[in-house]
Amino acid sequence: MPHHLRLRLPVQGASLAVAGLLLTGCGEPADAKDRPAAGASASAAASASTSATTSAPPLKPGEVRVAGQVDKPSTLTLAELRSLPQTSVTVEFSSAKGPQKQTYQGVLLHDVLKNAQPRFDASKKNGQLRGIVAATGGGDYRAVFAWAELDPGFAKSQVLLAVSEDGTPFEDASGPRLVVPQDAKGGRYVSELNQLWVGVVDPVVDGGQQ
Ligand SMILES: Nc1nc2c(c(=O)[nH]1)N[C@H]1C(S)=C(S)[C@@H](COP(=O)(O)O)O[C@H]1N2
Ligand SMILES: [Mo]
Repeated sequence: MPHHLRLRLPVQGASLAVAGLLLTGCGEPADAKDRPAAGASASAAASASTSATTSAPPLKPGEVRVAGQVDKPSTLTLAELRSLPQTSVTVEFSSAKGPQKQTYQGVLLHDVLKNAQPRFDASKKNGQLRGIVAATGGGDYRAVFAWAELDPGFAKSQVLLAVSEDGTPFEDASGPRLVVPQDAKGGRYVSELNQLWVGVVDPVVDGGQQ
């Protein structure tokens, strides 16, 4: 089944207008010293949980929420992704319906995630290498990436949030598709993408060296 025809679970509910997308403010992640200590974050989160105004509105079909351990969570539409600088890539991958070769156009995933300002620890050597990204698509399909797989400073391939396939734009209500040129199999080409969760792997095993 073509990804744009794949059924997705309906997303219910009205959505509030999304606050301005500061996609031009592609700054470095905030310095760790500028953030509250763990205790302060915990108490802020506890008090925030009592306030309905801080919970995000339900996603509308086609919207992508970028959230997690980031300073600037946001919600993006396909139209907004189309208005950003575009990259094109031709890829080959295997799938249940055989080998596929497609040309995708879209936005570098790294650009979108950087704008969310992941809370990497600048005091740690290569703090961003502790980052992970969980990408969720239609049907709660999900695949996880290490930050280094998406960061052009490390990866040799360009992971895209694609807005079109072989020149055909994805329908607004279906959302973008992840394109992962380095993958031989299509499993991480998440379709109808709706969530990008950024995490920082801080804990060590019990008793591990710091
Ligand atoms: N949302 C979503 N994306 C998905 C899948 C899925 O089941 N749901 N299957 C993956 C797998 S296993 C493959 S091989 C490719 C198939 O791509 P196609 O749907 O364009 O044929 O989509 C990937 N993306
Ligand atoms: Mo697959």
